[in-house]
Amino acid sequence: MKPALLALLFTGGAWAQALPVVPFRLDPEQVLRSLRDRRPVMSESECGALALSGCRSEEPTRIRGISLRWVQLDTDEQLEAILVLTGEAEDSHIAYVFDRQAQWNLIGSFECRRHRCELDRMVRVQQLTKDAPPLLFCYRDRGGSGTVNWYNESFHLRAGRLWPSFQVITYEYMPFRGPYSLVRRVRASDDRLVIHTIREQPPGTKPQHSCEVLRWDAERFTYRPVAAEQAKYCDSRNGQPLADKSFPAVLSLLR
Ligand SMILES: [Ca+2]
Repeated sequence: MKPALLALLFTGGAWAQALPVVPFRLDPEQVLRSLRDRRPVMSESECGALALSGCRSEEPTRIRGISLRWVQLDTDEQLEAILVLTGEAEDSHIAYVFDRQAQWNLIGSFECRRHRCELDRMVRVQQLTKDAPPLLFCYRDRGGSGTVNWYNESFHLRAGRLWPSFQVITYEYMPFRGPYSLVRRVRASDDRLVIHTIREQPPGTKPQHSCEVLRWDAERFTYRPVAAEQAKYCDSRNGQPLADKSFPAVLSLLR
């Protein structure tokens, strides 16, 4: 069975661009209160950075479901904050990530259409293997009108910035007579990722399986293929992962 070497899109390395950083005068708790209660008042530049129509509006109903959670993306004592909310005008769930350096910074914004994902699952922090740092994962739908194309995109925090690590397409489907449909499951052992791709071509026919093994590359901050270990984690007869060598890593929107 031929390995599906395009399962991951590697975005780490020297060519990767960090997400923009915007300094904030308010800390994440104050940002939450400002959005919910209009006090303290956020500056125009801070509102502009959030790109949220309800930011300085007098109509509080424009923002729903706002909450803050504290996460650990790097090794220092200061936790990072993720503020999630639903923007009514944007018709989207939005997550803002804050990191403290000399002051608080907004280091990333992630948006997901409301009908495409759930507020509490759109971003999360997960350490997939023991040798990798905790990564920030977000879902993105890159599909157009004729396709559904779900990505899981990951970032790592380094020097106060979020850097792209890797992307994996977890679901791909064309509703109108597309040539194939694809589901990809991410599995992990202690120190390896195993990517299981299930492809039906055309949709509804017998699924074809393929399996790919990866390990964390600490220099490039991403996972890289380890073709030599294919036989250790994957069944060469049917292209499926060996069930006792890796376990599902909670990564897909599809259960
Ligand atoms: Ca920190």
